[in-house]
Amino acid sequence: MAKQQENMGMDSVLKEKRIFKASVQFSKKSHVPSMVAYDKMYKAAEKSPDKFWGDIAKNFFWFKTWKKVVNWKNPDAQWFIGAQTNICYNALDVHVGTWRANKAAIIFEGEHGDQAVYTYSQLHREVCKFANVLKRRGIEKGDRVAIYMGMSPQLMIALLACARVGAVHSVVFGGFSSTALADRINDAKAKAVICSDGVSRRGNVIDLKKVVDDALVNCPSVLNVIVFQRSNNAVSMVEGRDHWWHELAALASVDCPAEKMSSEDPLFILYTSGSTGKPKGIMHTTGGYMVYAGYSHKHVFDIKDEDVYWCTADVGWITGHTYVTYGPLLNGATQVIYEGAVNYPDWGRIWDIIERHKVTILYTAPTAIRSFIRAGDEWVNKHNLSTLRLLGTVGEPINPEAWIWYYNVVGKKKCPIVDTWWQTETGGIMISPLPGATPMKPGSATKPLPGISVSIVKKDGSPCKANEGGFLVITKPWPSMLRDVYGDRDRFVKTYWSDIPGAYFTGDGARRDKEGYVWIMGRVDDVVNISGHRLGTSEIESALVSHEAVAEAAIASRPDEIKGNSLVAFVTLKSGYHGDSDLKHELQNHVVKEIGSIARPDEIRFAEALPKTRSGKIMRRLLREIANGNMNVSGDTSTLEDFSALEKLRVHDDE
Ligand code: 6R9
Repeated sequence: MAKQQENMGMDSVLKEKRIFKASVQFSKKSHVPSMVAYDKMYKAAEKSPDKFWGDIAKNFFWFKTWKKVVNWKNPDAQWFIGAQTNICYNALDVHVGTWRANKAAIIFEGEHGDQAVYTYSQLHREVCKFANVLKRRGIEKGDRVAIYMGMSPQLMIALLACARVGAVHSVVFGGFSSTALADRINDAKAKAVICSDGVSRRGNVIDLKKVVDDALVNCPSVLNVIVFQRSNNAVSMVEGRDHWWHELAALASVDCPAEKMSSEDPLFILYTSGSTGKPKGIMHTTGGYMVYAGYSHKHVFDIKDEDVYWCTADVGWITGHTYVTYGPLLNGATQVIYEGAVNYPDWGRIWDIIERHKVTILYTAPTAIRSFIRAGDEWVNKHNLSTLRLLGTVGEPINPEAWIWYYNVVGKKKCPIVDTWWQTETGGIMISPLPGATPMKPGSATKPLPGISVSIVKKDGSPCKANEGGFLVITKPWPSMLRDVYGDRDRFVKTYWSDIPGAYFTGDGARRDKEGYVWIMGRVDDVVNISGHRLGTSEIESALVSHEAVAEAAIASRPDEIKGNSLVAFVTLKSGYHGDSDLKHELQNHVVKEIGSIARPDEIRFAEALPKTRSGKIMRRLLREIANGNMNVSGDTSTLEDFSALEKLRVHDDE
């Protein structure tokens, strides 16, 4: 359980006593203006969940209403049973029928500074055209479509068009390698790929189409590739398979009725890392995900029509699904979409965007905040950030000092911070302050949203005492819960529903203080969090072992000031290979090729043997201690097979 405690700055978190509150003016105008209002909502949801969620769902458009709100037989849930809707219709058509037709939905800025604005009615037209393109290419309800693009309005249009025709989108983050892309395409048996020619990243064009071409050598299910021209880099087009987006869209009608989807029809698959090597295709369905995306976005971000909201996450991650693509549009919000790196061409870029577009709500990751702290306050102070009224963080625990900096330097002590805890699997934010109501404690995600029941328990499911660390579980169903691991029901049951009796197991450790505030302590499984991105240690180990020189590999993490954690790879070599710095670089590049640059090990250590238990399991706890520079390895080493293996690893031999 204590596995990653040392990574989380637990000392400072345990001592944290400061409490911050939103101003009276902020609270008064917010959707949930006080703790009394929060408690009332929370209790109402607890008392009659069907009424609570049913009333929220009534704010959405349904072709056909539900017969029952929820059916729950652990681990299977169905929400809004018998109902029909379409999330794209709710994100666009409902607004186009109102004054919001000409409201800006997306303010886009490219890395080179080019800009474009899409109103709700323009976005609707583009989505309808592209939905017709998909249909013409033979995409039908239920087909899987892989999407591999840089941040752009077209990326959102691609998702929304899939939803409109009932196709299941599977977005693969543009930083993943061709091997990782091919694995995901094959797992979902995607029929088509939507990509862009390239994307700008720190002034360079990344050739996305080339990655797709390399991947498709091994993907027999893909019949069509639709390429959006963004960067004008040279690409090769395969006759009959590859088509230009703009050429097909030019021929398409702007009239495309939204498909009537059953509430439980799949909406998307998003792959995420787990404890074993193969990424899991987390599957979300239509009605429940829609209701929860809209509900949570409205309440956590206190969204209003006059807001300019900016979530810096890439659509390749769950945050970009729920809080870039769906949540803001369901609520008719105006949002900024930015193509590139937030620190390019310099550390002022993020603040410059906020100033020029008059951003009122900023949602970003602790890793970004920590890197801005290091760059210096002067970059922030050069800009007028007076429009900001609310700040948010996601992806990893935020250390209290980074929280305070964000609060003082960026928010000028007037913006509440919502520290939002959730996962790809939960579909939406589970634990977070409601900004007008919840007093904030730096480093704590505070309390569950109304409708969400969490608990901190021991292995046998019995509840922990106040301040006692344990496993974070969710004890009641919620609308946006994952429904399956795509094509692997056993893994779904085993990973989430088997460890703790009767509850959904999150994989995180946490404690709850006397006032009921939740403090997340980090992952307790073989998942590491690097810059807010989830990676499975075994995925990286498999990548290393696929190199001809490697006999065995084990990954451990250690705290990193900016990235949260960094990766240390312990590697044993096959005979005939010599562990020198060339091979280190080669292995680092090999992992980048197999998975992508986010998985690149920061350090490679060659070893003669890895410490193993008598039953042959690598003792990761020991490796973690060694990676953390802990020479006096503590705890029980009695099952260790060969103590000399450990002795050798302690000496860090840098050739
Ligand atoms: C949304 C997202 C999920 C894991 C999760 C936890 C960590 C996310 C956090 C947080 C502490 C927060 N995590 N938000 N830890 N405080 N506010 O990040 O989804 O990529 O699936 O990662 O991220 O460990 O279990 P995902």
